[in-house]
Amino acid sequence: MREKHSDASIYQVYIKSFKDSNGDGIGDLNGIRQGLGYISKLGVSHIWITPFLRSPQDDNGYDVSDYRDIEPMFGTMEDFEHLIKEADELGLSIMMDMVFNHTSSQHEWFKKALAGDKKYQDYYIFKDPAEDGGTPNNWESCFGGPAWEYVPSLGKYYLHLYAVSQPDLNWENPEVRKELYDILKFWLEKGVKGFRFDVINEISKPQNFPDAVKGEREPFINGPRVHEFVHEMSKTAFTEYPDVLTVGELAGCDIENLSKFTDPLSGELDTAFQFHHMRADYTNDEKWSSGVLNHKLLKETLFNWVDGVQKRNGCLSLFWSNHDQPRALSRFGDDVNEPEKSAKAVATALYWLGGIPSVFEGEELGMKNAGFVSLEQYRDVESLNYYSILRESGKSEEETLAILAQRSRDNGRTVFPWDNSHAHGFTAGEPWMWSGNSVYKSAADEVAADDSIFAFYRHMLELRRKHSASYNGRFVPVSTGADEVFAYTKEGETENLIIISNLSGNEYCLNKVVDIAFLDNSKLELVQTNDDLPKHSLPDKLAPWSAMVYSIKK
Ligand code: TEU
Ligand code: CA
Repeated sequence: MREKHSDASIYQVYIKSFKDSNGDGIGDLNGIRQGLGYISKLGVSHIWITPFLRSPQDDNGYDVSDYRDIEPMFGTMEDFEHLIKEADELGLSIMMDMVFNHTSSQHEWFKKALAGDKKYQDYYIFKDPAEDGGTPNNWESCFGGPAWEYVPSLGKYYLHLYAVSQPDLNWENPEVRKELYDILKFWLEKGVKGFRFDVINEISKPQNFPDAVKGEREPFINGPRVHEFVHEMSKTAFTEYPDVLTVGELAGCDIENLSKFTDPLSGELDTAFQFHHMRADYTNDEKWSSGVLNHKLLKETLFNWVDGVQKRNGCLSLFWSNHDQPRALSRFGDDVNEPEKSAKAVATALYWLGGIPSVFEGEELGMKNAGFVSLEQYRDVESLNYYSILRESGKSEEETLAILAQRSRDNGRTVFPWDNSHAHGFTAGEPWMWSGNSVYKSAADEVAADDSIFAFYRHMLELRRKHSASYNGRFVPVSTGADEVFAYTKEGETENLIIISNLSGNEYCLNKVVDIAFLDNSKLELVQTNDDLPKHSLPDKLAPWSAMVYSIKK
């Protein structure tokens, strides 16, 4: 059984959109300080704040130009020190988002590299053109187009797996690694208690830089030295800080590698995100086209991951949404007819699976997709790039905007609704991005009501901590006759939990749709529901969007 952080839970703050304290329309560190009381009510243990270090903001802070300085639009070092202290007083640990796969092209290191300094050229990945003068290989940027940019003054290309202004660092260079570990120590000394590592499984590139093969995983995913590097980072930076919580963002990872990254015996990371369940509404595995949710795929993917990681002694971090994803309620629930009940059902289906839950700001308020209808409303570099790519590929304006409305990362980045005043109480000025249709209810309304989505999340997090089977029990899927019905048990030491959640507007006869013949009905006790259900027995009917957790004492 895993002890460290086993009952931890994370609240993700997208700093730009959470709370603006000075009226410039951009969320900031002092805004987060004002929101600490609210976050503390929810009952999480850690707050992951998206990047607030010095950055030209081409990718909203995921392009860092100085890892030891605060971006002025977000505040000062003093503000951050106050934030750590005030969070600590509330029992909340601050986690930083560390972007170590790449820097901003405005970083001192990259500027020196471009100016011809050989030492700093070796901090990045510069390559000669191919024989025909083209790119060194066929790798593509995650934001569209080739992953290589030509620098005429050097006669070389540099690698950028993300935007052109996000050059990849060369982790093969021990000096680069030392710089990065020193940066971690700098922030640890300030009292930071956790880190989320951006695309950390992409840091090791095969040194022969082979072409990517269509249909196969890209060569830079889980590259040859990735486990060695992450282990070294963890040993170097965290040995003296054993309480730190580390979360890896593992893009395109597989079960074996995620388990290895998070097996305590590997000494690499505490937990990690995988993204495969985020593809269950893609068409032909393609993000930039319209699609409908495939419940069968969603459930199989999630259950396979939980089961596979558990068998390999890894630790999965569970999430339905983050700043790169559309809103969970719009995607997995019914934001039109049953926002309240479906938001709770969606939460129940996931967060009892085990691992470490990560709740994205606004998810606990039933926030929805933005419903933007014109290009001017978008801000995200990926969305803007793909607008051009889709239009150039021949798609109509209407079709392109419909795809963006479903897929854009800006859906998750609209401003947080604090109350019902100007700009939802987010700012006294003009918000950097308007909220469109994203608001369901404000935080003030949700906190005041006993049966709100917020109250349900708070209660759920508390119950999870009380019922340890939720995080360290054994996950066993329960078979169902409908793909939309999620059912599983968690087998603990003193009790088993059974979780059933209907992710649809259909009504079912419970014992016909869920295989519950194995249950000892005499010992059932209701733990949590979004419905009106008997306390000591399962209901006969599984109503639309009904969700329940029952305990069976051993
Ligand atoms: O995301 C990396 C990543 O692989 C994705 O989630 C990516 O944003 C998505 O697939 C695009 O469709 C991380 C950050 O979370 C993201 O915000 C950054 O833009 C990206 O790294 C680059 O730092
Ligand atoms: Ca501000």
